[in-house]
Amino acid sequence: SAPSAFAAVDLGASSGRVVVGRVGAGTLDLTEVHRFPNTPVRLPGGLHWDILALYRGVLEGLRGAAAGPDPIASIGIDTWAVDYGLLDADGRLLGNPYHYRDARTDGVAERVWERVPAAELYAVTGLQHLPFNTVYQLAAARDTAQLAAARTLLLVPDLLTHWLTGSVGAEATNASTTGLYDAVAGTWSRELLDRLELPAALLPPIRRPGDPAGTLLPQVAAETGLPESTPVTAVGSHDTASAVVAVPATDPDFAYISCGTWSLAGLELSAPVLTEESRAANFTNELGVDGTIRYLRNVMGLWLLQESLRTWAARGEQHDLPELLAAAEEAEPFRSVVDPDDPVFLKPGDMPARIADWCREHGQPVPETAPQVVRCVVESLALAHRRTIREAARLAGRKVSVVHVVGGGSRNALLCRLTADACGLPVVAGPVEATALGNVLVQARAAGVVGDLAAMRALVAATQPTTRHEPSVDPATEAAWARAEARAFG
Ligand code: LFR
Repeated sequence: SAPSAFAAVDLGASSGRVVVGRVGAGTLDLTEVHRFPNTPVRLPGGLHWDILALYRGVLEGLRGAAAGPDPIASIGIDTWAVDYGLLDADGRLLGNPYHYRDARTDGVAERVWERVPAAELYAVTGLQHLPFNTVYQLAAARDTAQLAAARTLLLVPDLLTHWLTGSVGAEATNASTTGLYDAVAGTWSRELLDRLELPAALLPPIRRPGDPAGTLLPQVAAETGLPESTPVTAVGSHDTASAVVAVPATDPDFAYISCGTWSLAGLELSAPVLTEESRAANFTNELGVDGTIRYLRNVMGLWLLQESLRTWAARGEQHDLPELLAAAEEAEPFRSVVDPDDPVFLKPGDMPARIADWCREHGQPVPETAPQVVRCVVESLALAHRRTIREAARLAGRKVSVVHVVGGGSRNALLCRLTADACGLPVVAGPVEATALGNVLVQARAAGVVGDLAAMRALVAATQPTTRHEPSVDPATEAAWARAEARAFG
């Protein structure tokens, strides 16, 4: 039978895209129909997502999908995690959703832990501590007029789904990133909500990847040219959950790094690891598709490079990324390395200056040139990948024999090669558009076009190009990375 076509809406921290994926026996291909920038806006009250611009991009993309050659069998939406919009009693959006890098959560976690100690939060949610987890954002909003007026909280993909269909729900993989989701029971944690005095009624019913999420509202159908009967299907609406679906692993002993603005590095498990050791190492047990656990840690990722480029551009220094990476390749190895996960790097700002400060404070040579900064960032990320994957394997009692790098970072050959050397393992790089592929595949599975997770991965492996980076065989390599690791994480 002919392949079926599915539209995937995938919003990342720096850009959004709408792609059409065609899936059939032995077929999986993507066509990008629309790509648009995601530019946050700073208001006097804080840093926000421009949600209406994003929604306009979604509509424009769907219009492009409707105009294409294939009838669209369904639509799926994924975005970054954690952030949300609030609806009032009339179902209207209350203000612009905050950006997770906004400063209003500074110092809030400590207040939350006075009510519910961090160890108790972890025992219920299995979630790594990130200062911007939804639970802390809500605590920061505690006495605001906005929260008082709110009746429904919708995570960003669920908000966009609501505007397309009118349906109200919370997709489970993304719900698992809020800090309010019981990882074992698979529901909102009534106990945590009560103890934190957060209104449980704000949180909509959970839906799972593959569940129907409504059909298009008449005005959406009119505006996009898609039939009103077009269904929206819940996918792994947390982008990382969708990316992990499309890891083209054929060996069961695989680790993955979903590498974009963040590097999400870890393992797929069948059950959460909720030990105190795991909490102390700040590993998360986020929910994956089909009840799998994404056992991983957030590594600061290409954000460090993106913010450096932005800083230089604002100063009128234009750099061509491929040229810069080529120069970084030639730069002196291990001149300076930083802990990329130091919270000083989290907020938007002058990243080269922060890296210089970090190096100065830790007795390392300050990177002077742009290629030196880039070398430092890429090597530091490779180090963080090494440390994170080794710790995940140890804490989960698992062996790792290959590392899959998916997402935009899989195109960065220097980062992939250094990650292979740092981990002492082969790196299989690609696909770049893993998130959109995972989004499409879960829709296709709901439509009965593809089988289970293993079958989806086999289809990705058979159809999408990848590049293999073998680790260095020089016996001095491991010692060099171990020394660098001590300097960065000391
Ligand atoms: C990646 C991601 C991460 C999440 C971060 C913030 O795009 O979704 O998984 O921790 O963004 O939401």
